[in-house]
Amino acid sequence: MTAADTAIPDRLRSGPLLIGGDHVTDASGGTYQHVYPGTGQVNFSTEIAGEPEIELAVSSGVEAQREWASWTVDKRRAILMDLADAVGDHQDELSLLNVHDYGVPRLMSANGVLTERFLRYYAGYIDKPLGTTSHVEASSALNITEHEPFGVVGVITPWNGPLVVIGLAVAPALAAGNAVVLKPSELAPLAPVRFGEICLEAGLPAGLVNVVTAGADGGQALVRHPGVSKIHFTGGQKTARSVIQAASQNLTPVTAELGGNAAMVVFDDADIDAAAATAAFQGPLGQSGQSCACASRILIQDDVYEEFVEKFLATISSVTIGDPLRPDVMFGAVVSESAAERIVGVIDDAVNHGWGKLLSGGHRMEGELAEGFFVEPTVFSEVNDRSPLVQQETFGPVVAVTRFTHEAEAVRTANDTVYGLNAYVFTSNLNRAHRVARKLEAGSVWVNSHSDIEPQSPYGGYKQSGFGRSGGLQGLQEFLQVKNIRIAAN
Ligand code: TXE
Repeated sequence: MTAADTAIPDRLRSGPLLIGGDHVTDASGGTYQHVYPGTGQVNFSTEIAGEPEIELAVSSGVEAQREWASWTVDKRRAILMDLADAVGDHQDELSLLNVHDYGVPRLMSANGVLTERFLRYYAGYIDKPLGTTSHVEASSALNITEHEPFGVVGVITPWNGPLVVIGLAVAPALAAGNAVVLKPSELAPLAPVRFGEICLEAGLPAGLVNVVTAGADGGQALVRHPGVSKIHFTGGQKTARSVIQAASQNLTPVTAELGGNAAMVVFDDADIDAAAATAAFQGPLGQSGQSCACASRILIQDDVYEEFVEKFLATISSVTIGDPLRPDVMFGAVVSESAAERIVGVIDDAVNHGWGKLLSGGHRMEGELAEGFFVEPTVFSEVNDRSPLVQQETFGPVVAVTRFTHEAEAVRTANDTVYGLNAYVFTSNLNRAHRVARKLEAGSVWVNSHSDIEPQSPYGGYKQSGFGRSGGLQGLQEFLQVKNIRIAAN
């Protein structure tokens, strides 16, 4: 692997915004010096959008949406299928940009495959019947339920896996007939900007997908803009409150995909090898635990506790740790210095307050990895279920293992947080799988499986993990308004 194989294309090194089909530089928000998590060194700078660029992006979207809505359904479906093909053709490039953006190991960086699948799935919806007719009191009237696009929608993506959220939100928004102003995090703009370019290359009207990299200020400007008729937000709870407050200014509807802090319940009749391996990669190893689907609370039934923990720790210690650009690395860095400090702070608090017993990890990595943002995969046992270690989403490679005796106790513990995005169950008993899955307060429950976001399946949170759904028909309806038309026939 040569340096050229892993280079950021010069065109993207300045990380420009993409508005109305043009790369915009000299943005009013200045520039942001992006740091590569693997080395702690600046690897590119990106423009930061301010209010003027948000205004330009929204007005450009209004024009493009009018054109998009005038195209025939066959043409719109064909173009979205072409976009899916184009994303598929650029998977390697998009994956590499993910690594540069947020330090995900190259082996785990191909989440653009989901973008392609969601585009293909929602392109197929464009000409499918959604409306209905119903008889009304005046029996001669024609009573129709119609679905119409919002116009311009704002999509705000997190830094961890923006291409996944582009699939979850941008694909249905376009299929529903909207224009999209996409605001990626300044911590992960490369793949989203490149996606915006690929939209133009695939033939979408200029301005239909505008990419305005920014932080909180740009995000607020987008949410508050009166020309934005719907917001799809993916991120943390704290930010969601700020987004919803800003959206209330114009009563703009919001779909919120928030944090997870998932529980995994492993029963004594489970396949322990499969459960331990899944827990390792769905827990501290996958994206260094920086995933909304991270299984951060693992509950193991008494009789298999020792066996599970032994296999779980063995899997964690078996993977290669290092520079995420290396093709053999399975565990990389966390996204930033501040994230690494926050995560180590959570660990130190847990140790100092006795919230759990440290089984493995617990420190920043030294030696050749000291310059990057590397935190050891960390496992606590004998945890205090009411402590911040368990109750809050650490969003890092830190998990808690806890033993339980009875099913009811496991369900109660699993449900005992404000989160409810997803949960995992390992058992070979079909009745128990049904029973427990129905009792877990989560939008997605995976039984004997890792997390698996599919275009066909609705994904979203219970409780404080958000509202609204991405995926499936519900995911399309998030971007449609419903109108009733009644035509009297006198
Ligand atoms: O979130 P942040 P991050 C969650 C994950 C974790 C969080 C991590 O569980 O909680 O996302 O991502 C912009 N007004 N999910 O750190 O800080 C910011 O620039 C408007 C769940 O990125 O909340 C970024 O673009 N915008 C998810 C975006 O909001 C603001 C899967 C998110 O930032 C803003 C992935 C403001 N005041 C991660 N402040 C799922 N449920 O599917 C920041 N932003």
